[in-house]
Amino acid sequence: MTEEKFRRLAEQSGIDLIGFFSVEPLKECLPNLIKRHQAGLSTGLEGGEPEQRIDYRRVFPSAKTGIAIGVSNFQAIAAVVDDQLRGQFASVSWGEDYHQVLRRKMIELMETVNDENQRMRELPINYQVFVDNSPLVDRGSAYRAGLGFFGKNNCLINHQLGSFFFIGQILIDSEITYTQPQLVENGCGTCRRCLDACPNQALGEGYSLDPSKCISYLTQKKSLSPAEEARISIYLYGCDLCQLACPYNQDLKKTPEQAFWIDAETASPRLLDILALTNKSFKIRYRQTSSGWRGKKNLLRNAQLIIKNKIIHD
Ligand code: B12
Ligand code: SF4
Ligand code: SF4
Repeated sequence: MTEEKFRRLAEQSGIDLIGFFSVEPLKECLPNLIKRHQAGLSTGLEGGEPEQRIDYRRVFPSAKTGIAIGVSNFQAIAAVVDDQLRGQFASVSWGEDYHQVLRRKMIELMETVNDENQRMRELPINYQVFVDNSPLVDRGSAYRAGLGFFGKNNCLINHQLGSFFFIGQILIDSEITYTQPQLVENGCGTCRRCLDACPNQALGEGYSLDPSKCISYLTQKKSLSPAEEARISIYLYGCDLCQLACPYNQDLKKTPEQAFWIDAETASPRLLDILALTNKSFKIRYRQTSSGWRGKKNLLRNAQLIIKNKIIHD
């Protein structure tokens, strides 16, 4: 199986970006991971200690080659203008849960690859797919595979897709001959729009992020201090502000992946409708989205905080 064939089959599975990488430990990311961890700025969502996270063979002992994929989730959705009190779902939770969508695409890719292998009388490739569900460092692998650069907003930025894309990884037990990926040079320069756009100054110098100030994290965190409660802003889940400010995210094309398409009402629902959700209606509306995993309690709490903060500010 050649790199070209992988690329062609990936395109057929609706994968926008694909790159290959060596599964030697991800040492280039270790200093950043240790720095953040030692500063007490881990969230608990990282899934392991820095040294464990850079070791591909710890999660798939027979790994010989790594494949990083990117799938765009960009949509420009106009704000709903009416007299209702509304909250905002960030793009990470629009449409079907990205964990499912990317998993499906990666499995489809590997099944077609193995079908071709069988036709050529070659042995099947054993593999494992990952998307935000292991200690592996998704942005680090995608960087190594040449899919983008680390922006000051912490996101991996690609010259075609900006930062609005999800990352998946496939570890396979075969050696593939591929052209050494060209690492993408940092393109932030003197820009600091994301740092200025963050309402809570969660982003700092040196690509740092303080989760206790990050709305995206706070909407997911189970219990909040009074200071954290005041930082929720208008978000019901996630936050897009530092991405929306980025020059690399202007004039992007809408994602062709229909599983992510949603309408304006769904992206910014009426808070009264959120507060009226029953267990059953929550399951029907949100269980298949990536915001569903934190449960109804968090969602209702966030809706209440948006209302409370609005009353305080008005
Ligand atoms: C924990 C986590 C969060 C936390 C902490 C975020 C953070 N910035 O660390 C919270 C809940 C806040 C969060 C929010 C979001 N997340 Co998140 N999150 C993760 C998770 C599970 C781990 C991230 C992590 O390890 N952080 C620790 C830091 C130190 O590592 P890092 O972010 O990878 O940063 C690297 C750079 O700093 C790098 N670095 C910096 N400079 C340099 C220079 C060189 C030369 C090198 C080599 C490295 C380097 O070193 C680090 C290691 O690679 C990953 C999935 C995964 N398993 O990887 C998703 C992931 C990072 N999240 C993702 C997304 C989409 C988001 C949100 C946009 C969702 C939203 N709309 O709300 C926001 C963005 C917030 C932000 N500005 O980062 C995507 C990123 C897509 C992309 N294009 O970048 C990921 C990869 C999930 C996925 N599989 O698609 N997330
Ligand atoms: S996701 Fe929102 S709160 Fe978090 S760093 Fe970006 S702008 Fe700030
Ligand atoms: S807004 Fe500017 S500084 Fe921030 S990630 Fe984008 S280019 Fe880099």
